[in-house]
Amino acid sequence: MELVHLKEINSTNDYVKKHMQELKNLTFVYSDRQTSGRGRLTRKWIDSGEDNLFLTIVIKPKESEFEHISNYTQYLSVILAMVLEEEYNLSPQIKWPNDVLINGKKIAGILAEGTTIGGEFLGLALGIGVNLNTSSDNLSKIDKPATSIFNETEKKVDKVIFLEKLYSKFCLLYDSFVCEGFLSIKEHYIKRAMFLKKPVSVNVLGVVHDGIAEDITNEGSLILKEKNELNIYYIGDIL
Ligand code: BT5
Repeated sequence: MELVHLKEINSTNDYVKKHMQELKNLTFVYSDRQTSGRGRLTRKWIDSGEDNLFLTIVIKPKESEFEHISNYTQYLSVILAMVLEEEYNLSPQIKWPNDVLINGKKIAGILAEGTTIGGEFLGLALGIGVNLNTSSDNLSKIDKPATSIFNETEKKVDKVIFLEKLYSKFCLLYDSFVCEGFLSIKEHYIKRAMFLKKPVSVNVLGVVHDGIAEDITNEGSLILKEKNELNIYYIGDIL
C-alpha cells in the first residue's frame, strides 16, 4: 500500500493535484487535519477533528481506460457502502451520483478533480471525506443532515483500520472496474440507490428538473421521466 500521511493540509485534493507527477497510481494520501476542505462548486467540507478521514486517492489511468473516468466517484461510493455494511453493520444508501447516506443523513462526500499540464492529462485526484467519529454536537453544526459511524453505532472507529479496509476493498474490485467501468458495479449501485422509482429534483448545471428517477444506464447516467418524456442526465446531482 502506497500511503502518504500528512499532519495538516489545506486540502488533500490540492496536495495530490500539486504532486501528481511524482505520486504513483493508487497512492492513498490522507491528512489528520484539513483546513480548507472542498466540496463541489464553492461548497466546503467540514473538518470536525483528526479522528475523521480526509483522503485523496491518486488515479493515473492508461489512455485506454479514459472511457470510464467519470465513474470513479460512483465506484468509490459503492466501495465505501460495502465497507460500512460489512465492517460496521450499517445500511448505507447512495444518492445519484455519489453521495453516501445513512437514514437520509450524509456520512461521506466524494470529489474527483482532473489534473492537466500543457493540455496533457496527468491523473485524477479522487477525494473522499468520511465522518468516522464526529460527535452529535459537531454534526449539528453542519448545515445539512449529517451523521458519522460513531453517531450510528456508538463505537469509536480506528481511522487506520478503516483506511486499510477501504484500501483492500478498493483494490479488490478495481481491475474489473477499470476494464468494464460502471457496468462492473451497476448491480451493487442499484441495490443501494434509494432514489430509484421516486420523485426527485435534479440540479443540472444550475437548472432544476423534476421527475421520476426511472433507472440508471450502463454508463451510470440517470434516466429521468419528466412528464411523458425520458431524459438522460450525464452530470448533475439529486437535490
Ligand atoms: C462533497 O461535495 O460532498 C464532496 C466532499 C469531498 C471532501 C473530500 S475530503 C478529502 C478531499 N479534499 C478536499 O478538499 N475535498 C475532498 P458536495 O456534494 O458539494 O457537498 C458539500 C456539502 O456537504 C456542504 O455544502 C455541506 O452541506 C455538506 N457537508 C460539509 N461537510 C460535511 C461533513 N463533514 N459531513 C456531512 N456533510 C457535510
